[in-house]
Amino acid sequence: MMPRHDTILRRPPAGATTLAIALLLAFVAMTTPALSQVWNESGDAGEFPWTGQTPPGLYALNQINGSLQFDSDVDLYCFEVLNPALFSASLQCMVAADPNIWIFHFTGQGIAHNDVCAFSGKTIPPGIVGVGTYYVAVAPFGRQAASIGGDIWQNALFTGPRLPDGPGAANNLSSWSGAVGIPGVVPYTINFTGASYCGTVVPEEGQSWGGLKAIYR
Ligand SMILES: [Ca+2]
Ligand SMILES: [Ca+2]
Repeated sequence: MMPRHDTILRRPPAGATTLAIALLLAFVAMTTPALSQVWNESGDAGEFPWTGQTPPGLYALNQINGSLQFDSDVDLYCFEVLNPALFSASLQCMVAADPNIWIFHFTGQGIAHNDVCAFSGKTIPPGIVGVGTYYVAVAPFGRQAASIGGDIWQNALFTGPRLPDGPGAANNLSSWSGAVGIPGVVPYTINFTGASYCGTVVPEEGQSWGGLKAIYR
């Protein structure tokens, strides 16, 4: 017969299990890199949706830093809106002649523009941009988004955030018109609320039960 002490499975004390779990969680926290929610322009972002940059990342996109590197430089970046009530985009500014901000649907359709510097930002507030995939554009003061019908927005109205109101409003972005107001290299920062990286999967809880049943029927 084998000695009794070799046949008994001993349980570790409860305190030891708790300590092991705590150590494991601490190790995971130390070794998991924090997700960067900031994108810095890589090279030069293009001036149309089909040449703009798509920042790689997951979940919230909180900030984009870039530069207008030459006089007529225009930069576009892809992002997504999952919850329109939370979405805003604000281009930092100090004076009215600082660069302007635009939002385009990924198809190039004009969505919103602001050329008014208020509270240190040219801002697209919540309530204008719906759920979907979009591009934010930064261009020097004086440059205008244009389509085959002409400028998509009227020039320099200084009335705050507005929907397309120019002669080319019905058509998609196809060129940039107008002379640059203040030439030179201009760094910029766009701060977002409620924006996600382009390609971020819509959360599962967004699926209705009816929708799930339709998928798995
Ligand atoms: Ca640029
Ligand atoms: Ca560019």
